[in-house]
Amino acid sequence: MTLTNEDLRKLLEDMVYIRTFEDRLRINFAAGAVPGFVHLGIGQEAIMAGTCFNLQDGDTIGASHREHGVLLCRGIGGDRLMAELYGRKTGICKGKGGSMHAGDLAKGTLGCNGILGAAQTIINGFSFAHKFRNDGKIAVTMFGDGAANRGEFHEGLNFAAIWNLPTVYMINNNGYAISVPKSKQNKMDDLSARGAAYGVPGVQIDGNDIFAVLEATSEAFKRAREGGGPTLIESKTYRWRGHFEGDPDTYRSEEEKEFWKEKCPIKRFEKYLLEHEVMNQAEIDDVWKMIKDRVDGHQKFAEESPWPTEEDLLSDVYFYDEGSVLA
Ligand SMILES: Cc1ncc(C[n+]2csc(CCOP(=O)(O)OP(=O)(O)O)c2C)c(N)n1
Ligand SMILES: [Mg+2]
Repeated sequence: MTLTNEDLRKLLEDMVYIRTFEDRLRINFAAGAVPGFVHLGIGQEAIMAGTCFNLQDGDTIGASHREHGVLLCRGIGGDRLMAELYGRKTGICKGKGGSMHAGDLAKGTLGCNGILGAAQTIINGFSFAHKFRNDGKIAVTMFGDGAANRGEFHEGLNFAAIWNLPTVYMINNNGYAISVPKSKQNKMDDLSARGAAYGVPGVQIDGNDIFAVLEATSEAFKRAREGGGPTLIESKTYRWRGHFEGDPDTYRSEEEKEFWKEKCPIKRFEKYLLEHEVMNQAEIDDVWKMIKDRVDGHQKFAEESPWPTEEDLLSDVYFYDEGSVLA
């Protein structure tokens, strides 16, 4: 695929946006401003930005608990996402979804599912609808190496294969499922090889290389749009933070963390931009400053937003009512 300088700048902006947004969450969670659980995607920005770059309006993506970045790149709005994470009424799900369930169907982004693996079957309902309507759109599901060991992943991939659905399965392999290293999860090194068991092309890529992500998703999305069926993409990456904020993270060595920080997807991309004279250092610095101001605005919006009221507890939910016909 060919990329203009404008495309490259947008990709940098998106990655810096994810990093800055997530880092702000880290700080504010520690300060007690963010309720519930938060799993940060710092270190995995290239996969999210690169994938969303190749999505079109009308496509569907169901990502997981570590992918706020997908929501940002799909344009659901940082104000409304931050407010959601703060549990405020102005949030994208009126403060009722939180980090784990934030999503916006109008923007083709499903909320994450609290049951690992469940989304890998549900996503086929969306791709089936795209196929049925013949709208040329696709559905993508993004999940971790741990989720790839759930039965639903295998059922979902097989279902997508036999129905030739435009579903793209993306494993973000960060080497751990909470504290369990991949070596204790699987005997195989290459999870993308599992595609062959279902007659689906599989590809393993360096998920910290934005160009590898762009190339793999561009090819897989094209195949899906053209009726060629699903693809399995495994992106090797690493999460810089613990499994969730507050995780003591004693199961990973400092050397290992440092090793992966050296492979920072943003640093690598900036190096490319400088070496190829797409941007100079001052322009890159301006991107970081611009994004910081943007995220400052999201935080202010969230902090100044009202909390849901007691009446809000009973809206948008199904509940048992003794007087109803269901009783
Ligand atoms: C069926 C099920 N089992 C266990 C959990 C608890 N749980 C939440 S996240 C997680 C690990 C997920 O690891 P992975 O899929 O690799 O994603 P990562 O957190 O590394 O991004 C587990 C075991 C769950 N949510 N659902
Ligand atoms: Mg993992």
